Amino acid sequence: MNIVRNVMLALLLLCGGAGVAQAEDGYELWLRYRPVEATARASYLAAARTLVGGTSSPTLDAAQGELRRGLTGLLGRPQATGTAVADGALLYGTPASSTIIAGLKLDLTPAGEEGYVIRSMTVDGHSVTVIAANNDKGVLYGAFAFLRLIQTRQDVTALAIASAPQHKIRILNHWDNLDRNSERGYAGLSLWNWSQLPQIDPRMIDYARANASLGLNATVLNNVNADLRIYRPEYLAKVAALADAFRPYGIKLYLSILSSAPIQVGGLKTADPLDPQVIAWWKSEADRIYKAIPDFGGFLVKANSEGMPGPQDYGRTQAEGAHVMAVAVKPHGGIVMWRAFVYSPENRDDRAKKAHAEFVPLDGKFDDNVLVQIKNGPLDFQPREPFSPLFGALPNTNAMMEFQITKEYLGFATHLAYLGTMWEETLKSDTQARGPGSSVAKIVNGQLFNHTLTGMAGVANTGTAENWSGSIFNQANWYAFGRLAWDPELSARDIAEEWTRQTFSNNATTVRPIVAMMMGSRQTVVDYMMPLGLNMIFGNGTHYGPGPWDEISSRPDWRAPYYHKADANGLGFNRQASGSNAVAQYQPGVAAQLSDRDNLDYLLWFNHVGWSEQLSTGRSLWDELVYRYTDGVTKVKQMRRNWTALRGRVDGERYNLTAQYLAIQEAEAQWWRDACLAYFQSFSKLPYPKGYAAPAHPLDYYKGLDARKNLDAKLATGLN
Ligand code: GCW
Repeated sequence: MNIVRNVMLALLLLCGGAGVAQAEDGYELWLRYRPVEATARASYLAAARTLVGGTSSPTLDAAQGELRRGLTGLLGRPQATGTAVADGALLYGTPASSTIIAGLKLDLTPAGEEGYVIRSMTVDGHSVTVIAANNDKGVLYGAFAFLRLIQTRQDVTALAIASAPQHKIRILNHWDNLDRNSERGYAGLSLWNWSQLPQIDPRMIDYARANASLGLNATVLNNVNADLRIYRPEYLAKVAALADAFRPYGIKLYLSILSSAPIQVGGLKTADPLDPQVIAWWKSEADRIYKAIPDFGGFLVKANSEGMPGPQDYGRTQAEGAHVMAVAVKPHGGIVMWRAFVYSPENRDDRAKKAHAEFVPLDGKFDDNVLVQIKNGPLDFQPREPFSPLFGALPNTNAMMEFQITKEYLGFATHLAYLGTMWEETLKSDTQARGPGSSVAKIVNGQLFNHTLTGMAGVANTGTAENWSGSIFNQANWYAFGRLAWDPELSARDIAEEWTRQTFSNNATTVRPIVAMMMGSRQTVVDYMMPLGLNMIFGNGTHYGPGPWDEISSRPDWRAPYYHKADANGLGFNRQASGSNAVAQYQPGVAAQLSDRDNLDYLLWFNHVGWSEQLSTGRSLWDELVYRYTDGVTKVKQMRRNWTALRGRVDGERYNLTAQYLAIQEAEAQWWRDACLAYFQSFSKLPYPKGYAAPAHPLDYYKGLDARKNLDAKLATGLN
């Protein structure tokens, strides 16, 4: 497929093809090396006439391969390779792999272990460009970064770039099952074709390229609700084949495992982490896995959470549960990522308090090769959550971030929601753990508490869909996650622009409206789904449509009314001292900010507010709800208009798919608005403010619609 496309592109280039949008299915993601406009080509050609490497290795070959592929597409002629320094040479390598690079005596300290430097230099009187690093992976990342400069039409004549990743582990979590269903996946089947493996589908290489282009260096293949058959020898051989395929791209492979593996895999009678037999079993199991995959990364564990087994089944702590695995993988250089996503159905206290209450007493008790993996918010990937109070509360524990790239709670694949803004909001949040300026980003990158083992995980949105992510704009979330895992200080806007330029065009009249659409999209989803801090008001356990009434949730004790607390007086969850006092889990200064009734983003998350209470906007709570829900729908209409105006400037295939999805999003935003307002009005009993339409149907209509939509959705895509 790609070869045909490249020939087409070459033909296109010969006829100066700028502006003719060829049909695209999105398979190439942001690695679309489309021809640079003739006007700009000369300066790029001058910087990359010949590729001059050194000794080869699988990773350096991958770097050279990508440079060739990229520069051929972008500059329209096959890249020559050479050995000599000449004008326009693009030198790449490490001091160990290239004598020329060694001879330059560059200061590679800023590149660190995995980073790179890119410099425009004069060597022996020749103007050259250098991509150098301390190890091969850094060169690969540098190669992608150099191509990105050209893809986004940056000036490459005076480069002085040094970039190093801010997190050690930059990892995708695939919630993929062995039956190729992905839990909360909306992009077709799981990428891992277990019946084809250990044969490697070329798509696996493109998966590795996409991740390497973002600097992602790790992946967990299987669901945290783990099916332990994956530890059978026949499966491990398939896993090892994937590890071999990903290794040249600097991607280490990890697996989810359960605390009960000593029983289910080892056949023991107990999985008590302090039992000597169990301790021995974990050691031998680790040895067995590392025999099959020498550079296996380690385990990801969900324990005593949503029914998963765990150490508490034996009266042991989460730290003791992690310890037995940590000790087993440590001699092999492995780590354990232990999830803090815990809440217990039987405990009726505030679910948002649970993780902090359980893990803070264990601070300092986890091994130094354990990372406690924490979801961005205290509940569960809602359209807006305050940062988790665990960030800043574990100074003596390695803590890593868990974001959700797949949009379980933001419209699955159909609704357009760019999550870069959400993640930026979380990372920039100030925990005040060590006074003002103690941002979540500084905790996760290890700076605040001097941690060296650091990480950022993203629950993947990938599948066998041609466009990988279920929609074109979902690709931007994979992209943004990768960029922020490399550098949490990057801005969501810059990332959105970068992605748009690589994915669509560098034409300002295309870039501007697309970036504007993306930057407003997540807030728009918040407004038509759960404004003002509302959360978890989905219906029927699908996490897709509105269900503030929610009679038949998949977890009956966690129905929507539990979260929004609507009653005749008002709405919202009182998390103040007079309520669950969850706010006290934050530093006092932060608690005050979050509790402030003028902080409308979290008003109903932390407070129960009267329907007629006047807000800082001058509207009552009820009027504000009507205004927000309606405004959310209006903003989706505007997104559609923006997109329609781009017809002809984006290829038909991707244009049409997005246009279809935006039409669904508009209809469903209206559904959300009408269903939620009809329901909340059954409590407020207040009239709709002047100029705002009451929902077209009575409440029961939306209750019925919810079940019908859910059924259709289930039938259509076989969703979980
Ligand atoms: O978000 C919830 C999902 C579950 C998921 C769980 C978790 C993998 O609804 O599908 O299970 O969180 O994070 O473990």
